[in-house]
Amino acid sequence: MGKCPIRSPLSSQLDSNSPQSRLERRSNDTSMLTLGSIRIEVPAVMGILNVTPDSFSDGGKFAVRDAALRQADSMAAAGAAIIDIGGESTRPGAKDINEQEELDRVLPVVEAVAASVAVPVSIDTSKPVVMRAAVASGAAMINDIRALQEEGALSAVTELQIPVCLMHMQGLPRTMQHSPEYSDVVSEVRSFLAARISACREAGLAEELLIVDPGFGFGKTVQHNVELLANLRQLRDLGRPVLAGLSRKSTLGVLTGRDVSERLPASIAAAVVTVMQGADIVRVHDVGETVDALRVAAVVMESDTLR
Ligand code: 9MG
Repeated sequence: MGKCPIRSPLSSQLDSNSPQSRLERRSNDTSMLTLGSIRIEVPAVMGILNVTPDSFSDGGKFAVRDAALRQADSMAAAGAAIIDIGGESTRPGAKDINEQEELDRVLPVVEAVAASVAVPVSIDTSKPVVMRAAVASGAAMINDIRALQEEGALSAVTELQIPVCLMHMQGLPRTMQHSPEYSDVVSEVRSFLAARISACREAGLAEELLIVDPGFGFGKTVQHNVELLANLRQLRDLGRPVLAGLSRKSTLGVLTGRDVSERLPASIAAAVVTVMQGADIVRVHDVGETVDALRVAAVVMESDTLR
């Protein structure tokens, strides 16, 4: 299965007793994460593949499918461990789309990517109908920004028994940034995720299949996002892998004064910080650049072997 090659690429050039070689041997034991049929090295990179009308120029459904497939191929070649395919825009203010529209957008792409790219496909959806159809078309995981709270979603995933990412969001995409409020954002996000883990367990969904995500930017101010980032490690004691996504988000725009098209350096820095704060998986647009940055971070995180 797909994996993110975070290990140092230097091993073949090193003398076998050098500190770097010892580091490399230690790195060969890099933690593996097993989530049902998905087995990946962590930290891992999840590549974002949006199939929304603004993501590919609309040359018809086959042209969109082929362009999406090329993007998936290049993300896999760049080291993505998972490819996350979504047809619903989740940007602040985004309108809901109906089931049929979402199915029409994502299914041809899920089918094509799952059939020809050797990296597991995740379906980014909250709709049980889309979850079932995407899994029947080859998706190996579900990414749900609504944490299986839509009617029928929890029972669908309990039947499917496949890995699922449970994300925290305050409000809904259309209104979530109007006036987010918390008395303690870290403990409220943590309690919400703990409650969703319990709900999944009670429904009969295997706990080993769950991933948790604080939902950066989903009903949170810049200050809330910074507080969550600074305390991300607290989510680790939920006992499940942590996924985090800050790539190109508006918080990075506020922190740097950069437009979305200029947020690559800030996105890479955010990915490195989230991993150093305990994230196992980072959800990003720019896979190759993030994989390189995480290679450097992985070496630093293993540096006790050099002493
Ligand atoms: C769909 N989507 C957009 N941002 C996201 C994030 O931060 N996490 C997850 N799991 N999904 C996201």
